Amino acid sequence: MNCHCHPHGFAEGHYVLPQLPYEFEALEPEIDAQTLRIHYERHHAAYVSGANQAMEQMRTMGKGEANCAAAAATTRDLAFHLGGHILHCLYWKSMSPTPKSEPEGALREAIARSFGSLEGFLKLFRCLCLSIQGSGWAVLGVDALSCRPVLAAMEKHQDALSPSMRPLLVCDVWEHAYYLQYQNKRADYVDGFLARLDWSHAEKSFNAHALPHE
Ligand code: MN3
Repeated sequence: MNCHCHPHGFAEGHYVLPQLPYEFEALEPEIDAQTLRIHYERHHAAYVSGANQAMEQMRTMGKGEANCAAAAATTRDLAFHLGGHILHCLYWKSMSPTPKSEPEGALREAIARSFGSLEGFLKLFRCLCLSIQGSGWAVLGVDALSCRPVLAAMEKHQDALSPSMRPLLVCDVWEHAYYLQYQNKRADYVDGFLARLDWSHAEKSFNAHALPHE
């Protein structure tokens, strides 16, 4: 299966840290360079190596004696780290120094059908960002069954996610995404994120995956 969504997050049989689409300071003042650098070089990188490790463990376990508890733990590790890797790949693409601040065409129309209007979507998305308890993500995705845009408040990197959902656009509300710069003021960070919100990738991904079924 081709993975169109994250072409730079996988190479030569391993998950890899994708190239950031901009410089560390490019999203200032909304996201400062230090926060972005640590988030990318340490947090995202740790999910990449965790996902590779879990895959490696799975292969090793497949060759040995069955150990159900270890297998279950490894699948949980994989879901957590691979979820983290995929979501961070998308997070970097959900922001831009020169954002396309509104979607056009098919995605815009589909968002209006799902949420009433673009403004309705943004209101709900912001609410999700603020209401997630602890660590998680607000996600705009496409339900593969209906090809409709749907919203999810994901806990950690993998919980509360519909199996049919392909994420299009995400906001990371783990404290590591904002605490250095905004401390406990998550709403200020979310407003900064929304000021940098870029629809280009979400639009491309929606057009590539949802349109043929419309
Ligand atoms: Mn993060």
